[in-house]
Amino acid sequence: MSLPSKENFSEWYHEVIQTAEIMDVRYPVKGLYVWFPFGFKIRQLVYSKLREIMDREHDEVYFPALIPETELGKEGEHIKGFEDEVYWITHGGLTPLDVKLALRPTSETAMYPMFRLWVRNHADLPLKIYQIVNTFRYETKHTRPLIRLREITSFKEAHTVHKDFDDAAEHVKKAIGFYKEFYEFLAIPHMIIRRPEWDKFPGAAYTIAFDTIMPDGKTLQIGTVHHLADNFARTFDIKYEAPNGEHHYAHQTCYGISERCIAALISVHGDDLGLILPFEVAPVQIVIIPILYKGREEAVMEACKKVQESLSSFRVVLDDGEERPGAKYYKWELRGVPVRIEIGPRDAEKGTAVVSFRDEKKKFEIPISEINEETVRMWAEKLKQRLFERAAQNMSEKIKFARSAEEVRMWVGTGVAVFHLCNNAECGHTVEEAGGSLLGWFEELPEWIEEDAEGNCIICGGRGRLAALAKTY
Ligand code: 5CA
Repeated sequence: MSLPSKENFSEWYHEVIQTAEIMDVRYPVKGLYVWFPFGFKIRQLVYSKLREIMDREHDEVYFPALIPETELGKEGEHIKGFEDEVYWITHGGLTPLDVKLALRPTSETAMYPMFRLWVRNHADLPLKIYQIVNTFRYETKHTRPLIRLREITSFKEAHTVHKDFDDAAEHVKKAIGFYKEFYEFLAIPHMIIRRPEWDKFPGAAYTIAFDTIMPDGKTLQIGTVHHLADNFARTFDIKYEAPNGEHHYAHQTCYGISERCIAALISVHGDDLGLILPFEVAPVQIVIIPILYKGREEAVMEACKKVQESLSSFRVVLDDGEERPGAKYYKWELRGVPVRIEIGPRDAEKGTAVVSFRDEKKKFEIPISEINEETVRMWAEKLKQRLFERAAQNMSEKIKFARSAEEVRMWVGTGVAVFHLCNNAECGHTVEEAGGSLLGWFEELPEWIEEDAEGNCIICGGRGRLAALAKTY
């Protein structure tokens, strides 16, 4: 059975998730899905990179999944932002609980009462921790596997505490750097955008988001970095003693990434045949397919095994199953295997193999003696470059510079409208009447967007900076 064309992105996505065995969508609770073993391997490979990046500067921790109502409700803005989305535990068995317990929608209110105990002195700062856990949000918008979940299974949340606003602001920049590195590793082009006031994280001073553009022109928020100022510190009484003996409220940041990073990986790179995975995160990196003819199997198998042995530092499958080669190609293409090596009787005789890459139609011949770790690493690097360039090209085609609100209205739905916009909230709301959401102002411009950073506001004509508006997931 073949996939729907990627032109019908929504159907394609739903099918590829199931048939490539990423998630089983048949679990009987809305917004909850099951990781298949193959999907979970991708998750593990992607998240081990995220962990590696986090571990450089943060300590990993684990906080409980249950938060007492008394803590969750403390920070006014925060609870206002989340109250519609919280799952509550009201009973232990048949006994009503004295204090209701929330299933964490995110962990500020689980962590910060403890931070109050952990932070005493300036020497305790900065404090930088992270955890990778499940969180629960009763989402009312259309739920979708990996994209909009009611149980987010792979929520990487980092939380930091600093001595003052500027120190925290410096750290926000660093966190943006961590996420840039992560998404570059996945070859996923993205936009770094400062959200408007009305769309920042509940309780934050400001929010900077990573958005990528999906094949249908809608954007997906694939990570956020929040400066919390001392908002939570005042609520949870997180204070430290400065060297001069004075006591100050701390300033905080938090930033998160969920399995949406895997949704983006699948959607941005995949094609009509299925997944296309960068080499580092492919559960199977290389497939070797023997082309077997009766009576000449032995030489072919011997050559295949020789290649397999020389590549033992990679995740290699030698597919010597009964299926026809065509069926094997199809199966491994669906799963996004980056490198395919075929060897037939004539190749075996000559000591050569036929190599092809998942993202290209062409095949080439290479002496078996030249297939080694170094060659493969070079192939992997080039593959990643091609994936990034192709994705950036696709995204730049979805971007249109608009000179009037009417032009914004015409383009939204097809892609992302960019234009200059001043800081006035009224102008922001006016441009949103064109449809879609104002993502906010570019914090930095990706190289695949060539517009000027500054210009006249599309609404009032005053001084503006480049902003973006789109339909969002
Ligand atoms: N405490 C902060 C930082 S960890 C926080 O919760 N921020 S958040 O609400 O913006 O979530 C972080 C990221 O998780 C978002 O940028 C988005 O990419 C992802 N996310 C949010 N809600 C969902 C959801 N329902 N399903 C999947 N991913 C989600």
